[in-house]
Amino acid sequence: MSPSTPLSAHRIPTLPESMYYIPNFISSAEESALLDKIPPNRWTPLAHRRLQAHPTSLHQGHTLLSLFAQTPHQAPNHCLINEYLPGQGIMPHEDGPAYAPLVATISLGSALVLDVYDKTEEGGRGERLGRVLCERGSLLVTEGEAYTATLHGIEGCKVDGDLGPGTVANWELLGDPEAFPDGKNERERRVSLTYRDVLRVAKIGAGILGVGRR
Ligand SMILES: O=C(O)CCC(=O)C(=O)O
Repeated sequence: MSPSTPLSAHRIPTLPESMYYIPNFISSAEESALLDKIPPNRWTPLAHRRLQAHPTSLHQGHTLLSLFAQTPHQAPNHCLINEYLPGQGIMPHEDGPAYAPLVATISLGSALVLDVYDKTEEGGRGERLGRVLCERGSLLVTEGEAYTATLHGIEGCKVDGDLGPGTVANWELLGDPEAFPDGKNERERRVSLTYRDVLRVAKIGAGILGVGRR
């Protein structure tokens, strides 16, 4: 996201207000540096992925800070790291009221498809509203109604298929749509960094993942 490009230029058009997709948010050198910084011994294994959580603080002027300008702490204070091997995913869920309704997700290592679902009145999964193809190095921002009124999940498959302008909500926003010949994405190890503003924090530590585009 260059400083001259407004976030609105990155809005995913067919999804509820608002999800924004920014390709090439970080360079491949920054991607490698971030992957190297993740402590190898802090993973919590889950059935279909593993994760670790860190407090985070970003230096003044960091691009991500402007996204959080209206949240209570005016900055993300938490970074959840998820790792997905090919075939792994995450059940449809919402991120809920423990956080300010804004999440910024950086994808590392591999592309994959994130599915966005309507939320039923009971809070369950409704119809699928769209598919978001998250390329490596991209940033996905979810806020507002997209945060409060939808669920998101990742199918546990090894190949994302049927990728194209009619089936991927952010196709026109992709950095390199030609990287998906035959409409397929063979998944590799993907790590996501999700930055959030936790509303009630007991103590905020220094954090390790305050990097990314400045
Ligand atoms: O890995 C992702 O992009 C999604 C992660 C997620 O849904 C979560 O951490 O709640």
